[in-house]
Amino acid sequence: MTLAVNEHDAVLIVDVQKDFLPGGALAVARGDEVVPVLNRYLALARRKRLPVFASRDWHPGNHCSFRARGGPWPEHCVAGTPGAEFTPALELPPDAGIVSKATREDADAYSAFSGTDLTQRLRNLGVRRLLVGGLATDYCVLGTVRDARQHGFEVLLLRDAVRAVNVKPGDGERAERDMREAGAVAVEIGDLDR
Ligand code: VGL
Ligand code: ZN
Repeated sequence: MTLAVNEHDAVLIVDVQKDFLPGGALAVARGDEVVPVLNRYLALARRKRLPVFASRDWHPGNHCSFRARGGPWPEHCVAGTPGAEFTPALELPPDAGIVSKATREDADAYSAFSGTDLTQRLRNLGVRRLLVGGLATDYCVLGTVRDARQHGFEVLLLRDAVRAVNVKPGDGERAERDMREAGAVAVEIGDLDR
């Protein structure tokens, strides 16, 4: 299968932040493996002049998802801290659109669409289809892809550029199945034209 990208496509990279990478506060196993693959998609975006967006988990210090407040997660991605930074190994273009999410202390927001202006920004650019990769398959990628479909965007799930938390074994595979059932098409770098 060779798929052509077109002027209505954009790349959306979900939460490739230091805290989700090995050594980080909420490290995703082998999360670092997505970075060189995402860099290949970013090179394609540059060649084809596709817009690039990058979401980031951007929590207040007392976020409700943290264990100190009875939530499921260790403290992670507190706004402005080193752990919340994108890894410098990710070759984001200088004009990448940054989407900060889950910024309110009493609501979690796994999706990059939740409580953000992402839909409007994409519509303003005439985007119809999103190429989505990043971390983590079973949380923020899943939430983002579901919402993208709900908002009427086509989705190419970059399956070689996602990794799962897998709190329960199989969560990542289940998430991928859910995303396909929601209409996302799973692709790999070799499926896209250069
Ligand atoms: C995420 C757990 C908690 C994610 C964010 O980006 O997938 N996972 N917060
Ligand atoms: Zn979070």
